[in-house]
Amino acid sequence: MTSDPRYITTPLYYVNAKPHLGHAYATLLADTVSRFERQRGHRTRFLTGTDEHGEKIQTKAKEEGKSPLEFATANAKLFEAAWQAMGLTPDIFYRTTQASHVKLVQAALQQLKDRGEIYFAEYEGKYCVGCERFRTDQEWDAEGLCPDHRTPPVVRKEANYWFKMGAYQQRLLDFYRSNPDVIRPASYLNEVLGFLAQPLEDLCISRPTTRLEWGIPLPFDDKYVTYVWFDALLNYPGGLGYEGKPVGQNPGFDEKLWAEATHFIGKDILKTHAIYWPTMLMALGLPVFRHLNVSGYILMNSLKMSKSLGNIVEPVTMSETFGVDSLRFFLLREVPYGGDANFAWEAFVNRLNAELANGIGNLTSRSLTIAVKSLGGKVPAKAARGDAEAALLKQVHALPESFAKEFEAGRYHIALTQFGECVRACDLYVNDNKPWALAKDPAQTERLGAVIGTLIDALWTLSVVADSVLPNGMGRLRVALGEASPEVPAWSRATELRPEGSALGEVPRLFPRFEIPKEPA
Ligand code: ME8
Repeated sequence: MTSDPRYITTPLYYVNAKPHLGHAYATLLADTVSRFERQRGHRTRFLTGTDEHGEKIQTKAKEEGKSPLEFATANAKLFEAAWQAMGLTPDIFYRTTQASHVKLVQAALQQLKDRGEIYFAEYEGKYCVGCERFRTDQEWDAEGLCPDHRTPPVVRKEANYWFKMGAYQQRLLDFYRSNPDVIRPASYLNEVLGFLAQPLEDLCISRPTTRLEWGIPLPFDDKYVTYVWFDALLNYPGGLGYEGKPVGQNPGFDEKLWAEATHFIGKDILKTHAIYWPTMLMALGLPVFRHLNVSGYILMNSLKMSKSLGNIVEPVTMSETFGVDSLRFFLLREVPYGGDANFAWEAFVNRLNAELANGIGNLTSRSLTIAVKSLGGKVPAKAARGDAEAALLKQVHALPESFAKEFEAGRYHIALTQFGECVRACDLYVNDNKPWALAKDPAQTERLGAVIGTLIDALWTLSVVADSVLPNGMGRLRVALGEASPEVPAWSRATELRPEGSALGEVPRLFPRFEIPKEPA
C-alpha cells in the first residue's frame, strides 16, 4: 500500500429526477477511477449521494402530495439502488438530509458568522429561479435571459445573509495560477480564469422561510434556511467525518484523505465548484481539493440528456441488457473526457461488437479453446519461444505503464485505445502463426505451446490492466487463465508470467455480440 491516499467524489444528485445515463456517466467514471487507484495500491474512499434540499425538491414533493423528506427519501433510494444494481461500489452514500450533515452545516455557518465572514444586508438583484441564484449583470444573455434556462430574471429585493466571497478573489486567482493542474481538462481552467477576470461578488447564503422552508435552518436566525449550494458542497469533507468546527476541533475528520480529494463533476456545475467551493474552504481553513475533473454532457439527439427534455436513456435497464462492463467501456472509450458526446445506439453497439466481442472476447476464446483441445488445458512450457513471442510480449508488457499514465491524466479514451492496440497485436500474431494449423500436426506441439503460452501471458496482462473498466469480464478471464477467484490482482502483478503446467479454467464467452436496437419511442 503506497502512502498517498485517494478520495474520489461524484456530484450529489438532485432527487427531483430519477437516475439517467448522464448521472450514470459521472458515477461510472468515479467508480472506475476508484477501482484503478485501489488496484494501484492507494488507500481509496469513493463517495456519492444525493442533494435533497431546496425549492425544486419542495415544489416537486408538493406536486406529488408528499412531504419533502418522504419524497427525497424515495428518490434517494432509487439512486442508491441504481448504483447497486449496476455493481458500482461507493464506500459512502451521502444524503444532505442526514442528521450529521445538518449539524455540520450549522456548525460551519456559526463558525463563519463568529469570525465575521457572514453579514446581513438587503439586496435587490436579478434572480433566476431555475438556477436558484442571483445572477450578476454579466450573466444574462444578449436577450436578457438566463443562458441555461432561457427564462427572464425575476427582480427580487430581499434581506439576506451573505458570505464575503468577494474578499477571496485574489487568493483564488493566485491558487489557480500556481496550481494549474487542479482543474482538468485545462480548457475549463481558462473558463474559470475568465469568471475571475470579472469582480467576484459576495455570495447570498440564505433564503427566507417565507419563500422556502425545505432547507437547513440558519443556526443564528430561524427565519432563514441555508442556500442549497452552501449546504450541499459541505458534503465532501462531511463524508470524511468533518464536523464544521474550527480547524483542530474535528477529531473524526480524515484530513489525510481530504488533502487528496478529487471531485468529478459535469461542466454545468463548474462555477459552484471552482469558485464558491474553494472560497468556502479557504474561509473554513481547509485545504482546497487536489483535482476538479470536469466532464462534458452526454447528449441524445444533440440535446443534453435530461429528464425535462424527455430524452433519457435508463442506465439500469441498459446495464441489464448489455452488461455494466459494456456501458463503462463504451463511455470511457468513446468520449474524450471533458468533451460532449452524442449517444447513439448504432455507435454503442458497433463499438461493443468491434472491441469487446470481436476484440478481447474473441482473442480469449480462440486462444483458450486450442489450449484446452490440443494442449491438455494447461499452461504450456515457455522454452520454445522465439523473437516473435518476445516482440509481442514486449509490446503488451509496456501497456501497464502507458495505460496508467494516460488514466492518471484523465485521458481514459487513449488508455483504452492502447489496450485495443495490444489486443490487435495479439490478433495479428495469431493470424501470422496459425495455431489452428499447428494443432493439426503432432510434430509442432512444442511450437504450438510457444504460441498459445505467449497469448496466455498476454491475456493475463490485459486482464489486470483493464480490470477497473471491465471488472466482470476481466475477473472471468483470469479464472479461465487458472486463477482460483476473480479477485483483482495488484497492478504490480500485470507483467507476471503464468506458471508452466498450471491448469486452465473453462473457456468463457466474455462478451456477446449485439444487434442495434430500435430507438425507444
Ligand atoms: O447539479 N451528461 O445535481 P444534478 C453528463 N445537486 N453528465 C450529466 C448529465 C448529462 N446529460 N446530466 C447530469 C446538481 N449529469 C447538484 C450537485 S454537488 C455538491 C451538487 C451529471 O442532479 C453531471 O456530472 O443536476 C452533472 O454535473 C451532475 O450530473 C449534476 O447532477
